[in-house]
Amino acid sequence: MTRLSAQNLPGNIQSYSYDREAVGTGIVHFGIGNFHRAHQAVYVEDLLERGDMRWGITGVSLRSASMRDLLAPQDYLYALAILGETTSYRVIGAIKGVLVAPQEPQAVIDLLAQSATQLVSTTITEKGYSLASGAVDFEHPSLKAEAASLDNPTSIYGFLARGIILRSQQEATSKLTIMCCDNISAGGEILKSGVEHLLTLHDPDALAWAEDNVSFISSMVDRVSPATDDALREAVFKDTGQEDASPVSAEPFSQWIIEDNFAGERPDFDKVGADFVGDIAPFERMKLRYLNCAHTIASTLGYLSGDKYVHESLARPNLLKFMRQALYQNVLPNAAVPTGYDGDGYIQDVFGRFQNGNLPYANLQVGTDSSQKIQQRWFPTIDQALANKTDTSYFEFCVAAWVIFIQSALEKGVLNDPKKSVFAQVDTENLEQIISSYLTIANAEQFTFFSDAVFMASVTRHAKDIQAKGIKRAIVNFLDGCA
Ligand code: CS2
Repeated sequence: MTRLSAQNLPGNIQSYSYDREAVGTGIVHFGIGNFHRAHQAVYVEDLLERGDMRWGITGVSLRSASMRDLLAPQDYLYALAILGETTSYRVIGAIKGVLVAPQEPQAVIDLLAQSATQLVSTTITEKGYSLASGAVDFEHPSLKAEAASLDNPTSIYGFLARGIILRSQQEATSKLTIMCCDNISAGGEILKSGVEHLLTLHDPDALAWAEDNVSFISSMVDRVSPATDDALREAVFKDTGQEDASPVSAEPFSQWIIEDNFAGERPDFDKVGADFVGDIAPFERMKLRYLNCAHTIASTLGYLSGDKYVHESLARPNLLKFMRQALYQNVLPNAAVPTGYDGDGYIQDVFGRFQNGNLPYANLQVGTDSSQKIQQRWFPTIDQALANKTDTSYFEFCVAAWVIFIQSALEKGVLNDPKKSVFAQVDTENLEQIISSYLTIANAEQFTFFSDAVFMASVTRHAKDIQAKGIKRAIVNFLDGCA
């Protein structure tokens, strides 16, 4: 079997046409998983195709060596399968290499310090930022260790701080932009606060240098990209005749809105489909509080209904009705969309994308790390609705379903969450206590709803109903109650 290469691909498979040898490393990207490879790397690929050779990507993995080990034998090429009405493929060459930070920490730091590196970006998932209540948790063990000594960095903050210290010494006239590409609000500010915290402790000169020469920006990223499975690997082999150890798939839709505050050179991402904006907050809010919110509702209710995939759950009329009403009645009145958007149209587009039957996006993939996600996706809207005195009943049901989801996924051994062991330590049969403990683990204590007796009593009622009758019956009961 031939390992993926650009040679001998069937004529209908698009591949790169630029000289890969001539590509520089302008971008260092932390978190070289599927999402990055199906999203940002494709925008970069289009820039390279336009002849702007500065922006090749060197990926950094903060933990595991697996992506490097899969991609290295195929020279970091991979196939992107776009799963729409039909499937099309594109072989992407934008990634030049992958460094595994625990194995070669100094190589990562050196690369951050090089003047050719103009942009550092991150997709390290919510938990990669060590957040508590939307801000960096300086009590997190890795941050505490880095506060004591930066000799052996492990977190994103530690590596960035070390890179900035070296850059301030070696390339004092160069500028650098650090960009968050995860589904969190104000990711740029979060990165900045973590890095500045470490620089304040370890190197005030580098801190002063960073204030003048480094910017931290946020972006809103959007493309549904499933985990790779054997079915995808087999389809790629069948359709390209070559073996790709790590192909990636995605829906046809892709969106990228970037805060326009580059300290370093700005890649022309606007020429390849992205948008630069002055104020990113309304876009982040729309993405998190509509799309990601709806995804987590679908996956929670869908998993409990016994569905593997999101599109299967949306094919259930009651579940779909519940989701639709949740979005229109509980979210829309409480989360403004950016000027030029219309919330109603956005909801319809998102539902249409989730209904894509060719996109096998697993409910448990969305359910991964849910303790970190619902504090971004659900809780702020619930508090806003309470402040606005509008309906929160759908969220009451969703929170109840999430608690039962955690219980059930724990029991079945399928819970994938950084707080898994903390959930497992909750040792009580009392449902109210379970709800309160689980919500505390998801940082709900900082939100008003957590101390709202009416809201919480309703959560308990729904959780009892779901436990007693199962999710499908409980959804019907809920909808009947709303009728
Ligand atoms: C999803 C997101 O898995 C999840 O939590 O909600 O990854 C979602 O698919 C992307 O944000 C879409 O852009």
